[in-house]
Amino acid sequence: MNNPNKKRVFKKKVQEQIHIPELAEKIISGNRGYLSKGITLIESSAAHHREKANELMQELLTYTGNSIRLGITGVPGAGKSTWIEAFGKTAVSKGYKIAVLAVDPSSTLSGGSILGDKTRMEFLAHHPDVFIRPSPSSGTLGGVARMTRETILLCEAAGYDLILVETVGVGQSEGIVRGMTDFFLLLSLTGAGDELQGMKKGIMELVDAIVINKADGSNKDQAIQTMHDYNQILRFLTPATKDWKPRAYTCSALYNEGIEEIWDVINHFIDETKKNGEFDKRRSRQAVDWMNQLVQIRLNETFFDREKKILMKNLEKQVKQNEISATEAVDLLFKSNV
Ligand SMILES: Nc1nc2c(ncn2[C@@H]2O[C@H](COP(=O)(O)OP(=O)(O)OP(=O)(O)O)[C@@H](O)[C@H]2O)c(=O)[nH]1
Ligand SMILES: [Mg+2]
Repeated sequence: MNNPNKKRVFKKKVQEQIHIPELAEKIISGNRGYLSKGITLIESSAAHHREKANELMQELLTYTGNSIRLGITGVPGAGKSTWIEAFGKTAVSKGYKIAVLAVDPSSTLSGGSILGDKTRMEFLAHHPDVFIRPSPSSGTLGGVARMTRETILLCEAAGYDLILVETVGVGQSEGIVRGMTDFFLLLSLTGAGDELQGMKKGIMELVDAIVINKADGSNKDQAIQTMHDYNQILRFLTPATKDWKPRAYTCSALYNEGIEEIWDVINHFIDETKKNGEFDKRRSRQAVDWMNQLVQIRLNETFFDREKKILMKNLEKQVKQNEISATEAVDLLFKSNV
C-alpha cells in the first residue's frame, strides 16, 4: 500500500543529499536541469541550503566571469521583453548562448512574477541555446539581488556568455541591476516629454545607452525627435562609464529594426572598456561593493534574531513617545542578551 508519509520522507531525504561537487560538475557540463536545481538551491531560504549554496558558489567560482552582462530597464510596456526577444535572436544567430533573468521588485510583494515572461519571447523560450529564468518570487529586494547575482555566476559556469537582466524602471531596482551588469540600457518611448522635464536624471546617469523603442509606423518621426531630445540632455550629464558618451538611438523591437545598430554599440563599448581597463575596474568594484553589502546583510541576519526584532519594535515605540533617547535605545539593544 502507498504510504504518503513514506513518500514525503523519501523526497526530503533526496533534497538533503545534495552532493555539491557532482551538482557543480553537471552545471559546468551545461546541463540545464541541474542549472535550474542549482538556482533553486540558491533561492532557498533554509539555513542548511544557504551553506550548500555557498559551497556550490565556491566550487564554481573559477568558471565564472566569462560573459557580457547586460542590464535592461524601462517603464512597464516599454517593450523590454519584445526587445530582448529581438536582440536575443540576433545574439543567438551570432553563436552566443544567452541567459535571460529578471529582477522584479513587485514579485517580492505579490509572490508572482510578471517579468521574464515567456509569451513575449516565443523564439527564445524554445531555443536550446537560451535559458530563461523569471525573477525570484520571494524575499526582500536585497534578497532578490543576491539571488540574481549568484544566478548570473551559475549561468556563466554553465557556459552562457551573454546574460540579460531585465527590470522594471520604477525605483531602486535599476540601481541594483546597474550594480551587477557591464552595460546598462534604458528602453524608452516617445512622448516622454514630461519624463524628460523632471527626469529621472538619476536613471539617465546610470545608463550607457538609451533606446527609443516602437519607432515604427506613424510613431517613427516622433521617436527620432525624442532621440534628439535625449541626446541634448545626455550631453550635460555625468556618464555612468568613464570615457564613454552615452547616446540615444531608435529601434523597433517588434519589426526588428535598429537592433543590429545597438548590437554594434554594445560591442564597441565592450571593446573600448576592455582596452582602457574600465571593464575590469567596474567588475572589481562591483565585487567589492557586493562584499560590503553581504556583510551588511549577514550582520543584520545574525544580530536581529526574532527576539531582537521584537525588542527593537518596543524600543522604537518608546523613542517615538519620547520615553527614552535614541542613544539609550541603541545601548539597550546592544546590551540585551534576549
Ligand atoms: N509598435 C510596436 N509595439 C511594440 C514594440 N515593442 C513592443 N511592442 C508592444 O508593446 C507591448 C508591451 O511590450 P512588452 O515587451 O511586453 O513590454 P515590457 O516592457 O516587457 O512590459 P512589462 O514586462 O510589463 O514591464 C506589447 O503589446 C508589444 O507587442 C515595437 O517596437 N513597436
Ligand atoms: Mg516584460
